[in-house]
Amino acid sequence: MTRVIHTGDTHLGYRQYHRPERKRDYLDAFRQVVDDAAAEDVDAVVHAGDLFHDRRPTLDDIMGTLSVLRTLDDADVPFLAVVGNHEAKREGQWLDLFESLGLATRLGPDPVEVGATAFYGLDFVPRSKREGFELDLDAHDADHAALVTHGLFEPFDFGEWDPSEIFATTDVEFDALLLGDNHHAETAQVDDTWVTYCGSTERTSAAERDERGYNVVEFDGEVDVRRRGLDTREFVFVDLELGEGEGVERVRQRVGEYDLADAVVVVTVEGEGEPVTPAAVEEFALDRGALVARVTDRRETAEESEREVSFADPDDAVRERVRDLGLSDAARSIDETVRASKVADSNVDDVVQDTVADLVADGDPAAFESAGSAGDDDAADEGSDGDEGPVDADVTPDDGTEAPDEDEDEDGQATWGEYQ
Ligand SMILES: [Mn+2]
Repeated sequence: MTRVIHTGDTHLGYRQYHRPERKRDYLDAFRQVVDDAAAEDVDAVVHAGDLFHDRRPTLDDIMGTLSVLRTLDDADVPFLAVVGNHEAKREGQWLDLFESLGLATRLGPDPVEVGATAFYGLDFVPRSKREGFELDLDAHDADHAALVTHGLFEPFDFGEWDPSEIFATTDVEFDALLLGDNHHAETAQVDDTWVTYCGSTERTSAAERDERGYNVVEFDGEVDVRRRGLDTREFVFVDLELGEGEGVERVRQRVGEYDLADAVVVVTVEGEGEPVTPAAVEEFALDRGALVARVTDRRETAEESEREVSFADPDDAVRERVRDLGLSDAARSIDETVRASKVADSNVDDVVQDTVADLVADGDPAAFESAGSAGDDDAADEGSDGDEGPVDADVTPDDGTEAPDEDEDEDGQATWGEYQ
């Protein structure tokens, strides 16, 4: 029997809302997970990536992390982990540092056996490297096997990679796929393998409304996945639909119904009524002890917008506009990196530099030639009804050249990347 805590997406070092308190919250949540692991004497803590929010954590972040990992080490609970997209450095990884100190094991193609289970690891694989991807794993002779990795997998929301494609490339049969990247905890079965996201340990965006937590995974003939909650910073979500004639007073009244002490207050206003100045509501919440208050008046944005924007997917409107620009391959690739891809903010400069250097090395000047404008008429015909998915592949620019195939880059990821 093997019992492990499966956690991930701890995003240590993230100073959400520019508040030092929030940075401490991420470390506190990680500490809770580790304290639970030590108290319950689990066989290991498995971390599925994004230990850090970006690849340049401060010395303070590293010291805090070391202190938490030492607690685990003192309790003789191994820390097994893979590298996520947020923290990935080009060469050595932070995880290697912790491994060199004896505080972590970086999972990879060699099985790490804990009790009756062999754990394998796969760091985040960028989209460009998924075609023809194969797992090359050493065999194991344990009763169970699990693969730990980081990325957006089917059958879950935002899934862009089918786990069975990965399973098909190896003889190792996995009892479980322990995942990070999607911050929403969820479990499903794919080809007789349990596939599970543990979720983030603290909210990294206001879209993460559910209680935060981690998984306890037991391998004992069968696989058993259970959720455990974490005591995280209070988030107060107030969604208001204003009626005619209602305005800021109504918003204040509703917000005032909650205990706001030390909370992050997220107010969303829709419906009819008068305009609501966010500052007026934010000040009201802060006066009542809120740590942070954010107000979004969706009606205001809708009125100011000249374009027809579907709020189900504003990215469609951005994609449409970018397509109209008639950018070269190189420029579109840079746009993808800066705006839409899962490259963490702090890594964008290096990735852009690498991308351009690669294109120059390829020596194909066409990559830098403008694709020509797709033209206003074409663009207008495309519409932006929000559920077309990839809309670019069939656009032919005015100059008659064939539009480059963009399937690989267009998958509705634009805003998701910012909070994963
Ligand atoms: Mn993440």
